[in-house]
Order: sequence, then C-alpha cells, then structure tokens
Amino acid sequence: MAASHPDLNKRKIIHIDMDAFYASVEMRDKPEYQDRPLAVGGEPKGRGVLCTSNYIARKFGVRSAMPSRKAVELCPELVIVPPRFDLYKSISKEIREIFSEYTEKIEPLSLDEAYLDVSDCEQSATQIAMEIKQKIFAKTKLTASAGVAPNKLLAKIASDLRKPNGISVIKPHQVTTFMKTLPVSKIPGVGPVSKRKLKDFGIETCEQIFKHRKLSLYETFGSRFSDWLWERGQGIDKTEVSNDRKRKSISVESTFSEDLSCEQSIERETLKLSKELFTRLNATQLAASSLSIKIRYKDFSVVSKGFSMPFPIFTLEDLEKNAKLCLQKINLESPIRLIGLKASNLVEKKLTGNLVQGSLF
Ligand code: TTP
Ligand code: MG
Repeated sequence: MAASHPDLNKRKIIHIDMDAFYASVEMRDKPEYQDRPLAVGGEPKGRGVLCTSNYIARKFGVRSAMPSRKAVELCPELVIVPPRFDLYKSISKEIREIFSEYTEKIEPLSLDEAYLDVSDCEQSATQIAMEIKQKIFAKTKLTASAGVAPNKLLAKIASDLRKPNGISVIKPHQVTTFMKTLPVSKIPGVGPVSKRKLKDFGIETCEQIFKHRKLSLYETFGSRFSDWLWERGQGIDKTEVSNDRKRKSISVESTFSEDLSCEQSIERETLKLSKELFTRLNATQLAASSLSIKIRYKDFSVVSKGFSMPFPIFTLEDLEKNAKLCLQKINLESPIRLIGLKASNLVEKKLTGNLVQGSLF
C-alpha cells in the first residue's frame, strides 16, 4: 500500500458510519416499524442481548449490547426482531463497492463503518463524502453519516457530530479550536473508566489535559496512556488508513478506580471483560482461537499469559472458561490496576442459531 500523504496535515480522510445500521435495515424492509421503537437482537426471555436499536428506542435509553430484558423494562413498547446477518453483510459489501469507486485505501472497522483515504483524489473530500452518502442511499435506501478531516481520529469524531444522515468537516486550521472544548470521552478509546478517572483528576475537556504536567499524568495514568492522550487531545493521529483487511486481534481492558487485591474480584472483573470481548467479537462476526490475559500491577509492571485452542471459541461460556484458565496461569501478585483480554487468530463466524448470550451461533 502506498504511504499516506507526506504532509500529515494535507491528508484527506473520510469516516463513513451507517445510521443505526441493523435497525435501519429492518425499518426499511418493514414499514410498519417506521414509527415504533425497534431493536435487533435476542429475545427478552432467557439471556438475549441487543445488537442495536433505532433512534426512537434510544430515547428510552435502549442501547447496543444491553440485555433485551432490561431494554423491555425501559421501553415496554419495544419491538425486538432477530438479526439477519447475511443481509447486513451483503449491504456492507455494496457500500464498500461504492467506496472503491474513489479509492483503494479503505479500512473497514465493522460491517457498517470504514475509513477512506482520498488524499490522492482530485475532488474535494467533502464532495466525495456527499456523493458517497447519496450513492449509498440510492443503492440501499439507507442513510449514513460522514466525517471529513485530516486524520482518522478527527474523521471518526466528526461523523458522529451530526448523526443521523449528517456530514461534518474539520479543516486543519479548525483543529486546535475544535479540540479545546471537546470532552475527552469523545476520543475513541477513552472508555467509561478512563473518563471517570480523568474527571477525578480534573480533566473533562481536551483543553484540561494540558493544564497538567506530563509527568503528573504519567504518575496516575502510566506513560503509554498519557502519551497517547497527549497526542489525541491535540487532535493528532498519525496512523494510516490500512486496507490490510484481516483484523489480527481484538482487545478489551479495564483500569480499576481502586486497585484490586482480592482473588474473587479479579475473577469477577475477568468475567466481565469476557462478556465485553464476546460482544465485540459478535459485532465483527469473528471468533478467536487464541486468548491471552494481561495484568498490570500497581507499580505498572505487566505480565501476560495465553494459549491457542484447536477450535475457535463460539460461546460466552467457552470464552469465560478460557479466560479463567489464562488467569490461573499467572502467579498473581497484588494490587492490580488493569486487566486486559486479547482474542487473536480470528476467523469469521458461521452465522446460525439464536442470538442468545452464551449460546450464540
Ligand atoms: P454502531 O455503528 O456502533 O451502531 P449503529 O450503526 O447501530 O448506530 P449509529 O447510528 O450510532 O452508528 O454499530 C453498527 C452495527 O454493529 C449495529 O447496527 C449492530 C452491530 N453491533 C452489535 O452487534 N453489537 C454491538 O455491541 C455494537 C456496538 C454494534
Ligand atoms: Mg453505525
């Protein structure tokens, strides 16, 4: 793949994200759902979970990865339909064909999201993004939102600003002002725990990051996260749009507000992470045959253990069992500030069965 534009500020990156993707497909195909709160996922009986919901349902607090039972409590009128993954996949393919009319530098993030590097195109990136949105609608009768910016970080943040069916452009000279008031939680990769820890530290907006000395951030957040945040907080992202489609791994991790010392809570958090990892694997329709665990101790030293299995993991129970086995391989010392789980050796999932936590596919 050709390297990106030598001047990082002159890159033209677009992020496209379909609006409430699975739910919009179901609404398109069944007009009777048009004005109703709708979700796609497993049944509320048992342990079903939601893949996504439409915007009407979101007003009730219904969200992706929420147990269906809880969603129905929040919104008793909620209609839940089972997912049709094969259909979503074929629509995703159609959308990617539209992208490839403009560039080969396409990095899909999931079925409904991708980055495009259009630096080498003559047309303006905004014009391309508008055309892509129109073509997606003409071909699929579905709407997408687009972000246009000089890098992937800003393009992704931008595509979320005017959802649904919106387009937002962040130009290089606007970056500094834009970042100042941006909440740190809008940076992809700053999850709920980091958000809380940063808030406790006095950082809610990106501007507030730079009111601290880097060394004091290192002490609380470790050097890797701090360096990363220092760059992202200024709107810097040097990573390239990579069309190496094969995702190598999916990781989840959790930094605890209080360091963990007791074995039971370490196991409980590991099981929580297994659930999160399972949801992520489902969202990308991948199954892993290697799993590893990473533990970071209070003093920031890290230990990691894992193994490969002859068959991919298809169920939550299996993932939880293997995560526990990874944990047992570590001679635990305490206190622990972070646990991470990584799934690798990824294969595409066979799409059968009910969408039920624990016995999915
Ligand atoms: P998202 O782009 O996160 O959500 P969305 O397209 O439904 O809504 P938005 O308008 O905010 O972009 O995810 C894309 C699809 O991936 C979503 O429709 C369903 C699926 N998905 C899951 O199956 N499980 C999950 O936990 C998430 C987050 C998504
Ligand atoms: Mg989407």
